[in-house]
Amino acid sequence: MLRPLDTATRERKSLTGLWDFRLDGTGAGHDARWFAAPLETTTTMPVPASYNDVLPDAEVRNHVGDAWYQTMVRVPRGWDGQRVVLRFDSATHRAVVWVGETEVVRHEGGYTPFEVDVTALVTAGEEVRVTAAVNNELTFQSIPPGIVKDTPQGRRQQYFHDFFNYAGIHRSVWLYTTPTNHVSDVTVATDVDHRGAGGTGAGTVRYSVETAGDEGATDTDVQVTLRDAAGATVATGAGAEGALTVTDPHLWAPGDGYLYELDVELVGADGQVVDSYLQTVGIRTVEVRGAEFLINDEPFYFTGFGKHEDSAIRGKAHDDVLLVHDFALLDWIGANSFRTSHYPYADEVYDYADRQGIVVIDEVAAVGQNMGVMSGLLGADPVETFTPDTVNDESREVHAAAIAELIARDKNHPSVVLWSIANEPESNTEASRKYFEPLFALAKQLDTTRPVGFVNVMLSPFGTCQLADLTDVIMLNRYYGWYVDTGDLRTAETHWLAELQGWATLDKPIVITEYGADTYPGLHSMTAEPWSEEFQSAYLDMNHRVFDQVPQVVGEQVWNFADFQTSVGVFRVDGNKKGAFTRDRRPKAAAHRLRERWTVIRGQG
Ligand code: BDP
Repeated sequence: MLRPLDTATRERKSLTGLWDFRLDGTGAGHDARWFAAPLETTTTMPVPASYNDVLPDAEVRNHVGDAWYQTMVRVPRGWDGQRVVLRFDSATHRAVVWVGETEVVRHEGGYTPFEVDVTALVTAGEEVRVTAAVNNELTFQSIPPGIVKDTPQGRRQQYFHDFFNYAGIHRSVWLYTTPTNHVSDVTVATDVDHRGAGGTGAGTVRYSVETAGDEGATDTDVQVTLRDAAGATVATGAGAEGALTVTDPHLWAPGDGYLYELDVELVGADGQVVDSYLQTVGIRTVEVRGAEFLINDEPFYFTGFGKHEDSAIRGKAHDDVLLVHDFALLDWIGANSFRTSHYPYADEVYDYADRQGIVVIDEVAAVGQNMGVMSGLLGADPVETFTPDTVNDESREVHAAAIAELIARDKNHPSVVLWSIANEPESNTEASRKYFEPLFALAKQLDTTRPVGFVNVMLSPFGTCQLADLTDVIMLNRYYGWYVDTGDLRTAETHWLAELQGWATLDKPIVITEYGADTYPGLHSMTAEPWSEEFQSAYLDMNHRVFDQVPQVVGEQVWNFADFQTSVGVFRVDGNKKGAFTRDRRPKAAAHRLRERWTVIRGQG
């Protein structure tokens, strides 16, 4: 599925803004056909936004069920004769959409886009009603999982991940056109002959174009033109598939987000351009070789964070202000990468990462498939993770679809160098291996150009993990000195080093994808006690001493970039406080400490 773009043959109209809004905890709106008439409400809701924190109302914040959104949109008069598509960049966690009274699309999964051809339902120049029922209920068959309980006080939702279950329309909504005969997908993959002169020989851009449209429309042809950042043509090709050679390419590299542009044209028999689509291309290679993670044949060391899409009031809404600010902070602190913990982020984030030369570990929304952690930490009822009644075959199908949608959406981003197909699942049992083996195979089959991994939890330490041979990169979340050996950094250091030396024997690259300590900003301590800013810095120093002793460690991503909202709990003070920055992006002392270390690492190149 291609992003909507304005090109010579395509036009888009953003449907962001204020929509009518009504909560529906019982599902009554479907039976009462709320889509068939103006929504009976006086409440408006901004799109994009999580609805939870926009209104000062606990019922809205903790709502369980459907949230109805409705807007009227006028289809531009000039769109007559065009194919018209309605697209949601995301709706969390699932949605049903109507145009007028016709149901047009249903989508499961809160963090990937969906779209539908609505040409037959709209008329150029006229208004049409768009309604979406967005549901936030989690089950063992959703990604991520959760449980809804009916209690005498109402419906309550419990979930197994440590971030607030923000819901709503979090990203842009578009009405856009394509010609009837159109480019429907573009895939690019790049290669570089690293043995060339000066270490960089020719680059290859392999491309494949899918088209769709009128049956029998065979009088069209695909032509592609690759231009450099200055707009000069560097290669051309014809046909739906091919390989373009770029002599002396300017490589995409960490810190150097150099992009080419592939102009994909569908040309009619008369030579007229029928459709035109523009795809950015970063020429680079990614490879795991032994315990090295190579980008452009050079060892890469990840510095940065696990992040969240999270901010006050907006919740998980995409916001360009925050995007640019967060990336500026990454640059300030010397970070070269982040993980999209714990779900696919907005498309704009990857576009910007491509341009900024920031490296991304791209994660699917499979977080919390671990009842061991959950019963311990979050007080969930003890149940087993993988059973016919909990995470089961149906869950795996939903999980597989989520992996497929993620890869389909993000396959062309040079910034994405590694897929993460789960965060901290149970991984020390036979059942977990049975569940995950086909998912690793699927991801590897869908993308043969990038490594695939998952993030290992502390409950599955070295020697017990049943997925270690399936993952291309060992990704570890570890909290020595925080959740274990709390406050005793000397003991923590010994335990951590011992475990890490075990993992190092596997001869695979190791990225520490989480290490962190909750820190209340402004709390100080002469003896560096937990929760103080001094402790957070000392904790990070201890971790870095450990990493620096293990050459197989090829990356460190602190948990978390910024403080973020969670569900309420006795060990959460207005959310998780492990940020290097506060929720409003002010630096804690640790941010300066990280900056000292990471700017040196960046300088070493
Ligand atoms: C890890 C999770 C992350 C949590 C973190 C924590 O991956 O989502 O926020 O622990 O407890 O288990 O801070």
